[in-house]
Amino acid sequence: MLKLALFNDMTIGIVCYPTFGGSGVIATELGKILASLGHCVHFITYDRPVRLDFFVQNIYYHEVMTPNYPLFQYLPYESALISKIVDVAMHSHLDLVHVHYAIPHASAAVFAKKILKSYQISLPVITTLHGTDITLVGKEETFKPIIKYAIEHSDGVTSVSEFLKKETYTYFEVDKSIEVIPNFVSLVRFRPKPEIRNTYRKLIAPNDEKILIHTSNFRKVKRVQDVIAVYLEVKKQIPSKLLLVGDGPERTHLEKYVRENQLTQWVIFMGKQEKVEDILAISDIFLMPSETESFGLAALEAMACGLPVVASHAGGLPELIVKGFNGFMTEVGDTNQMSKYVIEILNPEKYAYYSENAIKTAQKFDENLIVKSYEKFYSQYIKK
Ligand code: GMT
Repeated sequence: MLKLALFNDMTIGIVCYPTFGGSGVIATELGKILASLGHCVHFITYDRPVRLDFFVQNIYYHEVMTPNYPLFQYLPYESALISKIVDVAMHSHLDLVHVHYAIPHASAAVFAKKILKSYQISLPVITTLHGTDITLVGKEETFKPIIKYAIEHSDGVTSVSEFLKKETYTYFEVDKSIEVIPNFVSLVRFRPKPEIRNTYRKLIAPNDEKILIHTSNFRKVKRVQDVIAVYLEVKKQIPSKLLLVGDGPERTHLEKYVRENQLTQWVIFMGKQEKVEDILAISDIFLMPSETESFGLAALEAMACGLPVVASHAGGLPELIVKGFNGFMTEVGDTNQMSKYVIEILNPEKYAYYSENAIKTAQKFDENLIVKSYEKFYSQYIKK
């Protein structure tokens, strides 16, 4: 699709994690849209980003390789990344580099900027804070000085929610303006899909059971055990199934629990999935009981597919979920109340109201709107 660019074409380096995690997804989708607007985008990461799954004009991918050597107990990834940023900036003439997730990307870019300066090359650094880089990993004393320094020495800093901005000021005491640019979603990819629903729903729910769904990287912070607890309460009253999409450290013991309690017929672990939008399209309600969540991209994607959300009142989730409108929130760990809210939403007389409101909310985070905020933000730092 041809779109009209509002800004002069830029050459942008994007440094991110290439995995299924939210920061990598946002970075990759951002790069793809910027390329479709006529900008030139260079991804710099250790593997092909998972969402960079087809050929796109104006997109280049530079793999960061960390050579091994018997002396290294740990591979010096950050050094390799710094050198790669310098190389790409010099030879591809980057107008700026945009790094996603503070560790180690922000400090690497700030270091690369210094090296480039010695060659009289200017490289503005934009850092986007995503979540656990501030709320969990970032709070490790080991990383605090380097994160604070990298934030203060980035040219521009954005965070994905007001909550995360406040956390950054509170914990790192940085003297830096931070602009909030929220997560975004493709309303073309994530939407209600009656054609998929009519065909595939019966494979999971042959007796028209309700389908509860959770997608994540199965880290402790996601509290996937609460998802199962909520489901077990709901199942006592409503014939239903639970889909668990994704993989990560918590999966093994949860899967063991499900097997040992003879629940495998109802609780289905689907692993990492490429077309999560189709699985959301056959589901009815999304659960996100996280300990903390800076924005909740997975919940936004579910809403765009028409799924109301029941979540914990944590982090930036209240900036997305409006109680009694598109879902509900409870205190972290209150699985009893969460199950009551799920039952309330699944009431056939009320479901359409919550589902339609979920879609309306997602429309405010349309990628075509939010990406313009990034373009505008970049343009302040580019001297042309
Ligand atoms: O921890 C994760 O879920 C992955 C992490 C990441 O940075 O890859 O996700 C964070 O960034 C997403 C994109 O900005 C946000 O939508 C998630 O809420 C955030 N995760 C947490 O804060 C736990």
